[in-house]
Order: sequence, then C-alpha cells, then structure tokens
Amino acid sequence: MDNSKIKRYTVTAALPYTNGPVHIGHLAGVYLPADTYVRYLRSNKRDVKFICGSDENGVPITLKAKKEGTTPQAIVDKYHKIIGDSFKELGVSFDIYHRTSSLTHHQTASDFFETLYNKGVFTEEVTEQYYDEKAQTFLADRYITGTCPKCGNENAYGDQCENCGSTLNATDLINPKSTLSGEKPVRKETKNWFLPLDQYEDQLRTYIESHKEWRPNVYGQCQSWLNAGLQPRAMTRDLDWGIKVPIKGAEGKVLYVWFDAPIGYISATKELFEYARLGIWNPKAEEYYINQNEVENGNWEQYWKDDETKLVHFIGKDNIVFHCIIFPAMLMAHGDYTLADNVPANEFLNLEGQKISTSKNWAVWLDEYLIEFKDKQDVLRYVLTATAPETKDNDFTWKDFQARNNNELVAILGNFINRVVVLTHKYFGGKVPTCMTITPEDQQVIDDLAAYPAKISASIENYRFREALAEVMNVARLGNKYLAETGPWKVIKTDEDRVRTILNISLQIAATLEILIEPFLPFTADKLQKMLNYGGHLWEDAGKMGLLKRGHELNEPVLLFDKIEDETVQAQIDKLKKSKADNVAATATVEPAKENIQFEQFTAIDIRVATIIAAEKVEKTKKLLKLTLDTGIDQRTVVSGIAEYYKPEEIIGQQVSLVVNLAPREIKGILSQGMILMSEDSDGKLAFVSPVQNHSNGSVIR
Ligand code: B3M
Ligand code: ZN
Repeated sequence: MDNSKIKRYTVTAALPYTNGPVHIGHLAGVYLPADTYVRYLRSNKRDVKFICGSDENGVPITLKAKKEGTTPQAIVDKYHKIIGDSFKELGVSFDIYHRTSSLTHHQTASDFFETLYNKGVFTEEVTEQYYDEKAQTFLADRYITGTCPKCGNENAYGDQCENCGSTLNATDLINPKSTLSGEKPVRKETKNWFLPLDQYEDQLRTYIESHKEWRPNVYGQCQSWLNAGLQPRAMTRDLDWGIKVPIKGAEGKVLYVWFDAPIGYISATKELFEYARLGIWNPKAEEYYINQNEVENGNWEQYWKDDETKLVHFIGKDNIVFHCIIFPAMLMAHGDYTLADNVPANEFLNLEGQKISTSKNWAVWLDEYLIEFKDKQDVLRYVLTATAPETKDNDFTWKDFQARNNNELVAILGNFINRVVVLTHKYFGGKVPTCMTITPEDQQVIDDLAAYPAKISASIENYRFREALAEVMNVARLGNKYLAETGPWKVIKTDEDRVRTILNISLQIAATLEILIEPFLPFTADKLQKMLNYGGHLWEDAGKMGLLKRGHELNEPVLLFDKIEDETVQAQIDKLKKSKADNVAATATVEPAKENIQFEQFTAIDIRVATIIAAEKVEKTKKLLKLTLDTGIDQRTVVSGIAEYYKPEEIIGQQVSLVVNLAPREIKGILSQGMILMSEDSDGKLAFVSPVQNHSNGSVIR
C-alpha cells in the first residue's frame, strides 16, 4: 500500500488459545514483531490500533478442562489472566487485550454468521460423524481414541497418532472409543454449514497475486493452497462450548473456532471504541489495555471498512491459511470489509536444537521467565528479535542468550551510554557541554548518524525486524568507535573545548539511540530517557544534532544492563534437561506383548551360554561385528549388529546367550551360525543378556 494513502493502521496479533501459558516461540513469532512495528508507528505519530485478545473457544479448551478436571470457563479465566499479565509485563503494548468469551464478541460473530447465512453464502451438508450415545453428544476428533491403522498404537487420537505421527480421520481408527464415556461411538448423520471456499478461488487468487511483496513463505503457502484447489469447509461444529449458531435447526451446534476467532479482532476493536466513547471503564479494567487518549474521536468501522486503513496481521506460520484464505473469503462474502495489506508470518523458533513442545514441557514459559529474570524483559526482547525466525526456523539457546546479553547489550549499547553519561558528569558536572569547533572527523560521524533512521525505517516498514535491530546496534557501535578514536579521557588534559564537542556529539548519539531502541527495548528506552532527563522523543528527531541542548542537566548514570553469569544460564539448561528426563520416564514406550505360544514352541529354541573369543568389525558396515564364539559344543562364527554399542576389543571374554540352532545365514558374505540375544530399550540401545555368574560354555538356558 502506498504510504501516502494510509490514514490509519489496524495491527492484529494472533489471539492465543487460552489452554496454557505462552512461551518464547509465541513471543518471537508474533507478539514482539507486532509490538515493535506498532511502537515504531506510534513514534511516527501514525494512527494505529493494536488489537489482540484470548481465543477462548474450540476443542483445545474443553480438552484442557477435562484434563484438569474443571470447566472450560475456569480454564479460560485462568489462562486469560496468565497470558494477559505476561504480555503486559513484557511491554507488549496492545490497545486492547480482549477475549472471545465476551458478549461483544458473541454478538459480533453471531451477526457476522447471520449476515452470510441471509445472503445465502453457506451450503448445507449432511455428513456422518461419531456420536456418543451415553453422553448424548457428537464427538470432536480429539475426543475419540482407538487403534492406529498405520502402526497399531492403541491410544491414537481421532485426528492424529502421536506414536507414528500420521494424520487420521476419526473414522479410520480401529476399535474407536469415546473418551467421554469409554463407549464405542456410533455414526450419526448431522447437518453443518459450509463456506464454499471453491467459489471464492478466483477472487482469492486475484487478492493474493496482488501481494507479491509478501514474504516468500506466506505467498508460497497461499499459492500452493490455491493450486491444490479449495474445498468447502464446515463453519459449524457439533460441540457445546463456543458461540451458538444463530439459526433455526442448529441447536447444539457452535461456530467453528476458526470462524469466530478472526472476527475476534473486529469485536475487540469495537469494544475498544465503545468503552472509550462511553467513558465506561470495564469494571475488570486490568483485563484491558485501552489507550484512551486516542480513541475519543474515531469509530471502529474506520479501522475495518475504509480503504485508507492498512490492516496487518502478525501470526505464526501454522495460521497462514486461516488469515490469507479463509478469513479473507469470509470478509469477501460479507462485503463491507477491507482485506489485510500484509500478513508477516514467522517460521518457528526451536529451543536448544529441538522443536518447542508444550506437551513435553520443552519450552521457556514467559510467566516463569518473568519471575526468574526480574527486570530483564528487554534482554529477552533483544535476543528474540536478533534471532527472530523471519525467513527460516531458528534456534534459541541459553548460551546464545547469555552471549548476546554480555557481548552486545552490556558491551556495546550499555557501555557506550555509560561512558558518555559518566564522562559528562565527571568533566562538566552532568550538564550537556557546548559543541565548539567541528572537525571533518566529527562531521563524518554526524553524517553517518543522520543516515541511520531512514535505513531502520525501511527495514521496519518491510517487516525486517532483525535487520532493523542490527542497524540500531550499529549506531551504538558508531558511538563507541567515535569515543575510542577521539579519546576524550586523554584529550581532557590538554584541550577541554575539544572534549566539549566530543561529548556533545556523543550525547546526541545517545539521544538518537533512545528514540531508535524504543520500539525494540521499551524498558531500556525508559531508563535512558530518565538518565538523559529528556522525553517525548519522536522518530522524526532521530539522527539530528541538538536534541539535548547545551546546559541541559543529566541525571545520575545507572547501568542499563548487567552481565549474566554462567550459573544463571546453566540453571536454565539443567531445568530443560530435567523436563527431558521426566518426559523420557513418562513416555518410554513398552512394546506390547506378543501372542501366546506353546511350551513346545519355546523349547524348540536351543539357547546356550557361549563366550566371545574373537571380534572384529565387518568391513564397510557401521553396525556389524564378526564374532568367534566358544559354545562348549564347537567354535563358530556369528555376525551380530552390535558395533554401535560395543567395541571389538571390549568384549573378548564376554559371556552371552546364543541361539545355537538357528538356521545359518549368510550376512555380507560371512556365514553366521546362530544369534546372540540382546535386550533393546525404547531408544533402541542394545545390551548383552548373560548369566550373572560365569557358567560353563554350552550351559542350557531355558
Ligand atoms: N488461537 C491459534 C494459535 O494460537 C489461534 C490463533 C487465532 S488468530 C485469529 O496458534
Ligand atoms: Zn500410528
């Protein structure tokens, strides 16, 4: 969208599911880039509304309630508060953090559905779904377990087998069982309302193709959906938690959560204006971040229905289809709304080389971080932006967190500010000295500084926040280099006027830094503002000289950042290790027992004690060892796949259990006579099975 045409911005951040706290992956992927963008826009005096809230409908919530033995309402109340508090404490500056259980939202989503229904947009389809006769309810896929048709896991879910990872349909499961009653569900016909996405395919294609500037991952995903051909999708579900379908004959049904959730952006905007206009502060005011000053004269519709409004959705990559295909199709069907100008979706953030997993507790939870790293919000903001998964998945490690804090925030940014402020106090009583004669060297620094804000703007406006932050740090580097090259602490002995100029220029760099870091590091910007005793900076001032006038008094220096010690990050690494260990213990899978056999079948197997008397690797293989065994009966060769666990020289003299009557087989050109018994754990690790005391070779095992 042409910048000159933009009158206002509506910026949304994906509504988190309230079935658990949020973690660093959410923050890096969605909320930090969104907050940085919005703070930048505000500092440019642009009219922006930053919208978010809790996504409180859908099956994930009901499942969590069941797991915790409580009601869905209790779950959403609990996590709405935890999540909302985390955002607030991390300085994510929503204008409103709403919730989809609110009356405003129920009405807005319900009206939206009704409008489409009255326009004849939906198609009705009768399909067969599983029904629990005892509980008298249709079952969402996640409420059905059964045997996976692919791997035989008996506890597969109706939508997915967690053992083999296959995506399933509930009707694929062998021996399906309802998790509500334990009964076998029956198939029952049910009617639902479908959005015929196929009918919007051309319109959607035109829309997507007019946005070639979108990130390649987003544009590419949209293209592949369109190329695969769109199918009608059910917008209603047989469920009792959610927004009632507002039409006759739809009793016991609610809106599909992905129908109502994006409408949550709209209802939140409505709520924002209604509260501000009426001057009613919600009695539970702490649930809302209403920026009251700005909203007095506007109305919510301008932010959704006006061509001069730029709508931007910040989301994670798993939400692309919902924001770029389904929601736009809904808006097109409705008719009055403008479509998103950009959807800067991020890839995923991994943690210590592994996918973040809520169920495996492999995550850094924000509520815990905020307790364990008091007053270090900006360190996390910095690290997560510096390593943001903008174009590919990225990895968060605690060592990197420490290194970036110590080597970048402390050593570059903190150090520069500290030196300038301390020197000003030391030489000039904390008053900004006058800029005297400017040398060509000074002029170069002044010119370099002046060029940064535009560069950083361009990066931010193109959603390249990593790049923008790197340039901000380059401004601090410029300052450090200037101080190092001019050396005011040496010059002070001979030429005080020269030092006045150096510190004046350095202080202007510090003031520019305060403006430039604010979108990224708002808490540090605050501290810096206090130290420089100068507030209200706007982006348009950045890069200029004279922001701090001569004689202006600074406050006492405080350190912006502290070093993070090894023990601190080690404790975090240990915490993760512990959750991994707990998890392995909890999920170690035991192979199911085989079918019964007769005693005779067992005694047909001749197992004896034998001793390994020679061992060598089988050439060109990784796993095989060629062993010579004394069986008490004879000496023979056995090829065994244990090379990854045992070195040849370690096992000479080892007693083993050997199946001596197994028909000989040729393995890699070697005749193998028999098989050594090994026990194998759930990770596939092998260990010998041998008598605990030495027995003579040839002893029978039975
Ligand atoms: N709650 C999914 C998620 O948290 C969903 C986003 C809704 S945005 C309208 O990933
Ligand atoms: Zn399976």
